[in-house]
Amino acid sequence: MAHGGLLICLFITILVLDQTNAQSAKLKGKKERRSKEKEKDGDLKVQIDKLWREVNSLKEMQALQTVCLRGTKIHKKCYLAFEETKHFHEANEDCIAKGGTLAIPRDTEENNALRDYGKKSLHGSGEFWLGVNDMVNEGKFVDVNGVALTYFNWERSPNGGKRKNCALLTQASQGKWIDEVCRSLKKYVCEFIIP
Ligand SMILES: [Ca+2]
Repeated sequence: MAHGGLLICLFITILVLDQTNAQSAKLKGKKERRSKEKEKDGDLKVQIDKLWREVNSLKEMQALQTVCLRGTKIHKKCYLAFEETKHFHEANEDCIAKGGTLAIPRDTEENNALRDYGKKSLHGSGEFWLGVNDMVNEGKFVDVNGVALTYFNWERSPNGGKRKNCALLTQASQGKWIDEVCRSLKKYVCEFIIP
C-alpha cells in the first residue's frame, strides 16, 4: 500500500512538472515572438533611417549640381558669385544658409580660377569677400572655421590693423588679397565642397 502511495505521488509530481514545463515553453514562445516582432520593427526603422539619409544626400547632391552648373567648378569645389553687396558676416551667413562658406582659395590654381570666375560673373566692382579674417587675433588670418591658413595671396602685408579684419580678392591687382573693414558692403563668392 505504502509502495502504491509513493507511485501515485510520483505520478502527480511528473504531471505537475510537465504542465509547468508546457506553460514555461508557451511563455518562452510568446517572448520569442515578441522579440522577433521588436527585431522586425527595429529593422524597419533602420531601413527607413537609411532611406531618409539617402534621400537627403541625393537632395544635397542635386542642390550642389545646380550650384556647380550656375557657378564654376574647380577640383572638388564649386564657386557661386552673388552680386548683392553684404557685410562680411552677412555674406558668410548667406553662404552657410546655402550649404557652403565664403570662398577660401587654398592654392594659386584655386585663386586664379576664383579670380577669373569673379571677373566673368561680377559686374562693375572688381572685388569680393573671401572667407578669410583676423578678427580673433590681429595679424593671424584664419578661415571662416577659425582654422589657420597655409596659402595667402596678399597684395602687400595686411596693414589695416584692428580696423580691417576681413579679406577681399581684388581684380585691380590680378586676384591679390587686401584687408578691409568687415562692415563694408561688398559682393561675395560662396564655395561648396563636393563630397
Ligand atoms: Ca586686422
